[in-house]
Amino acid sequence: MNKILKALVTSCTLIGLVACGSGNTNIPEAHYSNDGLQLDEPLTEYSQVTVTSLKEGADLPIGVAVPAGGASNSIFVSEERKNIVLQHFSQVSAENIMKMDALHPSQGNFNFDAADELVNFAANNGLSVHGHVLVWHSQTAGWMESFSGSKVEWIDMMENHVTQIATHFSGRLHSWDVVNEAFLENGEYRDDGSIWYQNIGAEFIERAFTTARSADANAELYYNDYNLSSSEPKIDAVVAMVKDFQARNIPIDGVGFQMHIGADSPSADTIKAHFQKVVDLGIKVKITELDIRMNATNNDDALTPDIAERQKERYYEVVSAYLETVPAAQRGGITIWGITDADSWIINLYDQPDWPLLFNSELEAKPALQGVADAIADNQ
Ligand code: 9MR
Repeated sequence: MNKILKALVTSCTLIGLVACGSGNTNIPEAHYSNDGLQLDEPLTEYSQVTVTSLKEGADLPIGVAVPAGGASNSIFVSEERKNIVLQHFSQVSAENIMKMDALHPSQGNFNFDAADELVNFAANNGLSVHGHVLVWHSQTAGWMESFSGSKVEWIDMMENHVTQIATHFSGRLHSWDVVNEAFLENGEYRDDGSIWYQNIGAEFIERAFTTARSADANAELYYNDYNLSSSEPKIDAVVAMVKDFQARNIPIDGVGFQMHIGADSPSADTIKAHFQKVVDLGIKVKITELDIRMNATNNDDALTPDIAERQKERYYEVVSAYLETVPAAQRGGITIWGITDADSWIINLYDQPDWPLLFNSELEAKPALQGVADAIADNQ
């Protein structure tokens, strides 16, 4: 049985192929808004995981979001996390360190050290990098929030941000999330809370794409959002935007479906139908931030073998839906949003136990990992 423990567990049994460190001193307390650490007991009663490498034999990028920079669970601090990345993934996204506030902390001053460390690590180890993110209403820099100027000055400020950053990484990134989360569930533009929409209007989106392409001719450019696999008005708004871009030669190469989803919803049929809408546009479809919550109702306090099995099936279903619907040439890849359950933003947000990722807090491979690997093997 798994539990919420306040003390660090100091031993673990190995199952799957990932060594688990004794003590797990790298598990970040900061990721828990409750007063304890969620630690899982060894997966001894669970179905076997025989995956040697998720990326092996996959003909599409298999990515993971990684903590880096000053994070206590950074892959540059936690050797175990770094090894998981190297063993199983072919692409990385920075979970936080390439956001606006991190790269551009004060106007005109850029801080590329942490991101360069990650991009160099990726290059040295044969991993590609998906940049996240050039323009978003969240995790903006404080100076941007208090910026005051005319519309023209706002455009200038945003375009300069995009130009500086995309130029700095030009030639080193596979792709960028250029704009993140510009639409609401009802398909309208996000107004409240978006300094970009409020000060520039909807044209901030196309301006960000055009500017990014001028600065980096080769990186694939994505529009990225959540609930695109569940909300019809939202995916339809994105599709309309892409059609409009295509008609006016505004560059866009793909749509990123974040896919922070639950165990039961959306259905595989809905997911496929929504992927298909983007496939029909002739551009790429990327799952950019996949994680699967198993405890939305908070009825469970442990990842039981039964829940782990359901999660394995759900990962299998989602990855299969992607591979069945998106032709090989339009696959931007699949990225898992975090390495271990202990790292997941879900835990912090909901303040209740959950196990959304492919490795548990003991850094053991979960049946979910097998589900992804099986789906790739069966559907590619
Ligand atoms: O996983 C990220 C978490 O560590 C940050 O605290 C959070 C801040 O907004 O952002 C999380 O990542 C988000 C991503 O950048 C955009 N899509 C939603 C992700 C989960 O919130």
